[in-house]
Amino acid sequence: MNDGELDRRKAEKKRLGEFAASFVKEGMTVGLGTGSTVAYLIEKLGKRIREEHLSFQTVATSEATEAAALRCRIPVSDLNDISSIDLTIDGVDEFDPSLNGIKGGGGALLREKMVASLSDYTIWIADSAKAVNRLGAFPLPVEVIPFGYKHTIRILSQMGCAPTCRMRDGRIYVTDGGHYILDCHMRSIDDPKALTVKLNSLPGVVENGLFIDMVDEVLLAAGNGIDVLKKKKE
Ligand code: A5P
Repeated sequence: MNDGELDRRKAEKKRLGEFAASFVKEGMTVGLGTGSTVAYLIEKLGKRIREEHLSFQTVATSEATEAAALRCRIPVSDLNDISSIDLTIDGVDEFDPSLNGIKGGGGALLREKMVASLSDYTIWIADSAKAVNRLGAFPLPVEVIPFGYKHTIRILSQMGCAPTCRMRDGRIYVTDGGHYILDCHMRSIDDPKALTVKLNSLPGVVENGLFIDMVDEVLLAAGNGIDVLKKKKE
């Protein structure tokens, strides 16, 4: 990606994050996603608390998001202490025309999926690079327990998933839950619904980054505006 493209993507993320902050209303419980687009949402929500005295509570989908929210003086509750989530706003790595997606590029897929599944309404904020016709160009993150992970790698390889263990600074990357992430380089996923069931049935797999029928609305940056894509009810 050249500098111009980087600047454009950054501007899109900022526009999306700030726009999405307007969806938060007084008294709501809000699930805060993870990633660079959500970072702008968090900043804007902090501003709304300071300037409008807006009051709401949140749950965070990662330690990083919790820290960022607290820095902006946004209250963060333990998921165990809240009974329902009105709205979750999160980023996404790729989504297809059915609004199914891949998440977990930032390593937070497990908490992100739990929070989304508990939410009354979920919105993804997506820069223009995230819309695809078919999922899979973005490597699918699969979260696994460290115990015997080399065997899990072997089994995923035999399934044709082409996994690589995610590294950071020369060490194996460890998630907030103490797990490893195997990024599966499949290039194209024929049947995401079948694959998510298959992956989650493997012993040692904790969760995978396919989010099927989990979002209600996608805010997609398009030109200088934002397209609102709503999930079709079946
Ligand atoms: C975090 O684990 C991911 O699911 C993020 O939501 C996703 O990677 C999008 O991140 P950006 O907003 O940084 O592109």
